[in-house]
Amino acid sequence: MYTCQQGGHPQQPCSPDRSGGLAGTDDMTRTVLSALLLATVLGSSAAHAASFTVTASVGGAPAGVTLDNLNWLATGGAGGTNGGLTVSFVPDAGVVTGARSGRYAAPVFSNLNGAAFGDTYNGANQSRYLTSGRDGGSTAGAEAALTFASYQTYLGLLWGSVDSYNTLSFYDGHTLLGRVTGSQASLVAPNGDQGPGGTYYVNIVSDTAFNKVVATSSSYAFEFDNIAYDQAPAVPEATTLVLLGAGLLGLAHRTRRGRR
Ligand SMILES: [Ca+2]
Ligand SMILES: [Ca+2]
Repeated sequence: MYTCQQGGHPQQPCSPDRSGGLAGTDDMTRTVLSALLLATVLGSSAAHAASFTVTASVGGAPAGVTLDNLNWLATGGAGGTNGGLTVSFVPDAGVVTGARSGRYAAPVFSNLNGAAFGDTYNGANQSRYLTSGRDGGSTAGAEAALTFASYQTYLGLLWGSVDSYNTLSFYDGHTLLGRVTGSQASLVAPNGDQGPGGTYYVNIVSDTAFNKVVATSSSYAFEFDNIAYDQAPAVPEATTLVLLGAGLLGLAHRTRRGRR
């Protein structure tokens, strides 16, 4: 078994599966490691840069958030909507099961971290999951897009065989807020490990509300399942702050006048 992402970089030799070497890494160790990884990531290339807090562990989604195992989607690239979430694809991204050599491999459950989503087993994901294939490194090409009916500030996902070239882009409408890459989502240098050591449950909290997240990958592949999301906390809108500021100025003005 090999862990290389074939097809995208044929010049790169395949490397032996490292999952065997990580098989002895117990969940406790990885949980401790996860506690050490608390990365605040500044969004880049964005007009309104968002700041993301990314945690990755075997773990799972926190309580009280919306969970979606994505099994309601038909396999293939048609996408669909369940009201709160619309999933759409640009080929060659889509809904798949199992593994296809050189293209995608199922995320792997550990420590029953899929139980809350109905996946009550450890090992390779047997349900439908999403893959975003090769986008050629350009804005055209494979995309798996999650569009939410309302704004969110939290996203969780079971991120399988994390690769450094996997990218999540967060948007407010068409405005890019920032990105989180596989390098920021893994406890170790991401190497596309298709064993239990390469899949993480990644929790991302943004300081800026988003309503669209797009998964891209410059090579095969970005595989994920069991997303979780939560709406924006009640924070004042910018216009509200302006009005509040104006109100305080007016109050200060009246106070000064009252003293005269
Ligand atoms: Ca699923
Ligand atoms: Ca992968």
